[in-house]
Amino acid sequence: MGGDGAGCWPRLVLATRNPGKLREMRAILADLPLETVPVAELLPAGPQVRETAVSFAENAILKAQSAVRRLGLPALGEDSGLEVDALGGLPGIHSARFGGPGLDDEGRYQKLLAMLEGLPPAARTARFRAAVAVALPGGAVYVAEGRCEGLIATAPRGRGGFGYDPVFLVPELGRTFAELTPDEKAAVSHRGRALRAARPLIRQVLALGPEPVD
Ligand code: ITT
Repeated sequence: MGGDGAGCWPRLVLATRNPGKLREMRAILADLPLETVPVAELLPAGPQVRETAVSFAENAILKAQSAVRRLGLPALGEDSGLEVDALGGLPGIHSARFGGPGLDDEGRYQKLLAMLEGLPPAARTARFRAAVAVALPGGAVYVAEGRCEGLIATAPRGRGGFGYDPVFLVPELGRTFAELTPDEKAAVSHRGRALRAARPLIRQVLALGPEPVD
């Protein structure tokens, strides 16, 4: 991937095995002169990175550095999750496994809705957070973060996105993440914000040159 210049552009490994995250990350980085390579293409049977850290940033670093160690290429790791205020910030860094291994995305957001049943809108505040880490073979690592404030809806809406998107309402838009187009979601999402914050450092460490001025 990466457009006409793919093959001669610097490669950046995207150290995620979540197809929804991968799709969004590639779209958000698509206009940079680099070739994004999903880690699963280079390490199809690789073990899951053990997310042992206690913050999004540290987990993102673990993912990026694990890919660099195994591949010897610059890598970008991303850790994200949904913090629900009424649940003291849960599921947070445990978002992917919330409710146990038997649940799929729908099972996880249904569990969340059940836990919040009866709570009025004002008490349903939540935010998505994302940290991205760019790690280099020489050992350097850089982190950028993004967040998106919202409310947990009372029922799922929309068919786009992945994960908790059908129950995450963006108040200013009056729509859930799952009701937004990919571009609309990227413009306001935690992942879009974190990756846009990371662009200058990605340009710098991969020697892509500065952002063009319109
Ligand atoms: P990798 O570690 O391979 O990147 P993962 O899915 O395990 O994949 P995380 O540990 O960062 O990634 O878990 C993030 C979870 O948070 C994800 O599985 C979703 O359940 C949820 N999540 C994160 N961003 C989301 C988004 O934009 N929309 C909906 N749910 C999201």
